[in-house]
Amino acid sequence: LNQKGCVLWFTGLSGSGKSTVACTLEHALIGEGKLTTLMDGDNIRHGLNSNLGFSSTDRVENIRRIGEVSKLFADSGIITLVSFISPYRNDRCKVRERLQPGQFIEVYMKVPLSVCETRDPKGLYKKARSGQLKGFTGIDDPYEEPENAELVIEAAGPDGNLRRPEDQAAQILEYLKLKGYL
Ligand code: GGZ
Repeated sequence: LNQKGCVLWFTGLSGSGKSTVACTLEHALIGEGKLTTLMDGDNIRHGLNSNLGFSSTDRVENIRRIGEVSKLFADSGIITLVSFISPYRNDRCKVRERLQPGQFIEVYMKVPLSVCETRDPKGLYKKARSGQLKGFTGIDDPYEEPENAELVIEAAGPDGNLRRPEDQAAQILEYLKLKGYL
């Protein structure tokens, strides 16, 4: 395989567009002939991590396992896209330390809570505000912003709407080109 692996670690609030952009990026990378994989809640929380919930201990274990699997993929030369809230800074730092220098690319989907909450695609913020859902990230569980993310995607435009996923993905593709992954 004539390809260098890495982990593109998307982090951000629920409703910040992580999975949409990761999916758009995945298609673009496949179009470039790159071997790529995408881990997100849909394929991990229903399978590998189906025994974990959203308590802080479970979130820590969720991210630890995802980190270990992403390392296996990246070491095999695969461009590995990872899309989880991953709210705790310490957990993301630990994954970074497990990977080779430069192999971990933190992608912060920077969207104000107010924008995520207005979008509320699954009605979860509403449930969290009304107390029906406890320990929701951004409401009554913390989201710790990255301090040294390789990429900060300002996903919300001046009008408060999210920018086109293709435009957000293009910013990431530029970085991958710059670093010799493409
Ligand atoms: C945050 C929750 C919660 C709580 C269920 N807090 O918008 P979504 O629905 O699809 O994304 C959220 C997803 C978060 O799972 P992660 O594995 O990414 O979280 S973590 O990295 O913190 O382990 C949301 C839904 O699951 N969800 N309960 N309490 N998000």
